Amino acid sequence: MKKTIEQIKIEALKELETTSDRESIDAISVRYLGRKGMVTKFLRNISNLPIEERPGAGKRANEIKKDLDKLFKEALKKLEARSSITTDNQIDVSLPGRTVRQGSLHPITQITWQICEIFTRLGFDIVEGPEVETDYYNFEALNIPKNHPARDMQDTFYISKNIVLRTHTSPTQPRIMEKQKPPVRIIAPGKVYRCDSDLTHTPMFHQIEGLFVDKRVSFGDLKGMLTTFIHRIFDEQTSLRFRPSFFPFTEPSAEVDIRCVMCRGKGCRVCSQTGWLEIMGAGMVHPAVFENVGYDTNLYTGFAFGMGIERIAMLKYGIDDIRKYYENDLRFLRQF
Ligand code: 2NM
Repeated sequence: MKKTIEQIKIEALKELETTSDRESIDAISVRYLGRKGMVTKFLRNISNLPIEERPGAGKRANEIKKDLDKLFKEALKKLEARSSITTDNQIDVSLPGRTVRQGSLHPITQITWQICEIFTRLGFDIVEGPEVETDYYNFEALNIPKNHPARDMQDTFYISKNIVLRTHTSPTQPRIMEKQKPPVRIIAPGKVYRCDSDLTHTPMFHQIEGLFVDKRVSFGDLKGMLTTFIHRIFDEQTSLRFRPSFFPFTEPSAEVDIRCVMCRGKGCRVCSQTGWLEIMGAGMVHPAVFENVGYDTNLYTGFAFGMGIERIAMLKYGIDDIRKYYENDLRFLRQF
């Protein structure tokens, strides 16, 4: 059966819809409007139609020929407009945009800022000291004698005989005390370095140490201050206990534990079934430290404390491997 001119038009439009390049549009144009094209053939064969149908069919076929020609030319024009955008400017404005991902603060930075905020509201100033420190400030000024185990080559990174990477943030404290008379209320956050590496230790980690010196500062003041701090960084239900301990720079000294934040004291893997977590060290500043900085030990007393920031962050966020903080895996970091 011979195709009607209307059928030919529908097929041509369908084919045009599927094209996306100049070559296929040209090919369709030839197939329908070319010398041997379907519309051309139809016009040529009009003389075979019954005489009464010839004028109508001829008129319609010419209309369709004009319409198709116009549509093919428009399709080519559209294609050219798009390709000139991409080749001239090297930017395809028709592509969806690339989203820029926003960065965020490292979890250790976030916790450091939270701790600093709590202590500044309690009247402490934030101070910083050098990470490359002298043997004097890192050890001597803090009443850590020459043969003390903390000085062991295995723990301390030595730069030279008398220069070390600080093993704690404590050296910042005598540096400030040398320059400033009591009252002193300071916290010193920052990086510290120890030659140690496993599930719970990295060679570089972060500490915050606090110092409060004035007339009549007592161990009770220390307990009150740390209780307030723990209630604010964890919650009001977290209780504390102080165990006798030893540090060369404090006397008396204490290890501060908190009720396990995971099991609330029932005993679990995180607290090794004890119900308690070691969280920081603290004590009353040793008179020898005050003498080293020229403070009158008859007039002034003070308390000091220190904690590892990674440990606080691990407990707050439920992280079991300290090394995750320093692998820079964005799947880990994006959670905070
Ligand atoms: C701790 C535990 C106990 C401490 C002492 C001092 C200074 F300089 F005042 F003597 N700064 N930090 C201290 C005391 C640090 O960290 C576990």
